[in-house]
Amino acid sequence: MAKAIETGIPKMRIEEAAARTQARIDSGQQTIVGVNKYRLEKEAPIDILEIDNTAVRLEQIENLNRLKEGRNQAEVDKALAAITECVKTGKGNLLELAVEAAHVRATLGEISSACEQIVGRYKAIIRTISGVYSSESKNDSDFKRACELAEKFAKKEGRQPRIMVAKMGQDGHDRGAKVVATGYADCGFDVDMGPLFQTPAEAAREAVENDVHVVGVSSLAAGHKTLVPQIIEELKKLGREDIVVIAGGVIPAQDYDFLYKAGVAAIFGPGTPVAKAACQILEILMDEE
Ligand code: B12
Repeated sequence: MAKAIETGIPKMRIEEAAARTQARIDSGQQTIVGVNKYRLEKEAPIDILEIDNTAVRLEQIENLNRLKEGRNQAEVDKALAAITECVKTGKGNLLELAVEAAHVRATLGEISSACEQIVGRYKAIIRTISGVYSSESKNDSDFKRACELAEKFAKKEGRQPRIMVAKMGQDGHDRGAKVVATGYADCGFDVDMGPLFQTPAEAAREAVENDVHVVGVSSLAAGHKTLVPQIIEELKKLGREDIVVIAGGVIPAQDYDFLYKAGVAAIFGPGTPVAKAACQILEILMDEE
């Protein structure tokens, strides 16, 4: 199993199952009551707690500064050096040393940096699968239409529509991003899947370097009101405001207006059939031309 994890097999199997399930839901072969069958005509609004991300961040920085002022730095340095030495030599109990470092108030970031000096930072290899969404959607009319529209776009533009699916901030929910990435690829898009935890500047740079037509931000951890306007701004700074920005994920309906005003062209929440969204994106792209 450890070897399988290193090669990314379990994650790929999970993603394959997720894409297949999404295709089965989208094409109506699998029922989710309230999502693709027996939908309410009008959904009751949900009371949502809104968190001020900027205030939380500033408060956290203040806490960290206070913690650092009140600790014995020599003790912290010694504990962190012991961790680095343990990683280097493979001798000693790393967990025990990490607990000791935490006792003298080393932060989690400092503890992991002490390891990182020797082993570097883990970088996930992104593998996207193909053919799974299309194999379940062959008879779905939206899927057929999306393929036709992608073809039409390619004929007009001389290349396939290109989308970058971006995950920014601390949001680790990549399932939906991977599902839509593989679905759009099967519809005829060239798809770039950005890595997890990008900054808006990094995502914008990658989008420009890859000369995409559209950036699709996938947001499930409530960062949308901060990160989406920032990536739009970053694209502007790079002189590429022509790149269309769309958003998807768990975004409360009451935030849609805010995002539209910030310049987002479309928003796709949970339950959106992938092929239907692909059609809408292609229509937006062709309108822009
Ligand atoms: C699975 C899941 C997880 C998994 C994620 C695994 C993974 N690798 O993705 C795990 C267990 C790791 C996890 C962790 C956490 N989670 Co979680 N998670 C979920 C859950 C149950 C389902 C998300 C999912 O995969 N859905 C299936 C995919 C296919 O659907 P989807 O992403 O919505 O995508 C569809 C659309 O949204 C849209 N879409 C999505 N992205 C894009 C992009 C583009 C370009 C387009 C066009 C469309 C599009 O199209 C897709 C197809 O229809 C949701 C609840 C829910 N039902 O949504 C909570 C949820 C997202 N999680 C939540 C929370 C709070 C957390 C944690 C913070 C919990 C904690 N305290 O630790 C952590 C955060 C970790 C982190 N660093 O981000 C909250 C977020 C609340 C918020 N936004 O304010 C939710 C909403 C649960 C809740 N009701 O409270 N989670």
